[in-house]
Amino acid sequence: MRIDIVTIFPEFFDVLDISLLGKARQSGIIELGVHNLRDYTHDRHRTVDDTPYGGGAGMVMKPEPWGEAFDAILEGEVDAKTADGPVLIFPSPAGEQFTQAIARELAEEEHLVFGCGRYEGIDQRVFDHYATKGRVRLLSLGDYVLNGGEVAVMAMIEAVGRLIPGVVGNPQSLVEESHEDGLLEYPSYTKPASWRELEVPPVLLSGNHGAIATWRHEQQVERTRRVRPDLLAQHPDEA
Ligand code: JFH
Repeated sequence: MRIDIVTIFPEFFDVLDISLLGKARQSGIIELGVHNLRDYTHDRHRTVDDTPYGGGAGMVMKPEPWGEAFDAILEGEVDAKTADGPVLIFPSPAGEQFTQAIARELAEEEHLVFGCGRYEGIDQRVFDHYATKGRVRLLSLGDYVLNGGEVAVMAMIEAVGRLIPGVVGNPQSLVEESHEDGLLEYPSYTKPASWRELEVPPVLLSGNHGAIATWRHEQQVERTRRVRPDLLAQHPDEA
């Protein structure tokens, strides 16, 4: 998979070299390009923002640098609304919610291009223009407001990257997740069996794998009912 990122803070993504994706990059599973939006400006001050038409607080990102940056990155790769070709992703508080299901979809793609906005966001015409050329997705990490797209892109890359074969060290953990049943996970324990007078639940020491599976499932349902009843409602078996 190739991943390109356009941002006014390219150094922000230096950490990808040391995260779990570092190895995937060295082995060529993931190719990463980080691009400074200001390199696609032409004025002395490398201006990327301006005041909003219609008034209001804050600044809006100008469309022209985005157009030049994306045209350079896409270089003929994007033409007509094909099912293949790159996916252009813009984190936005106004986007659809980024979920594990979307992470799974994106993990199948050849090329992801992320645009990180700042200020009050990007001129709407950037999304409208590229939506006529390819697949554009506005994605929200959740219902809270960040200062820009960078942290959201980092989270999305981590969620997508670990689903790409060869990126995660332990494929069994992904196999277990694929049984992913829309419930929260069960609590995990390791040695020692007793710690500060807290005991590991005895069933986990029993060696009875059927009883362990039943207990874990009950824990999942109970936990989900307590902290995420919205998930249980979507779950016909347990509702
Ligand atoms: C981003 C920012 C918009 C104005 C709510 C009402 C008015 C500040 C680019 C994603 C998630 C983001 C996110 C993603 C990209 C950008 C800051 C945008 C407004 C806010 C204020 C700039 C934020 N899930 N949260 N935040 N900003 N809006």
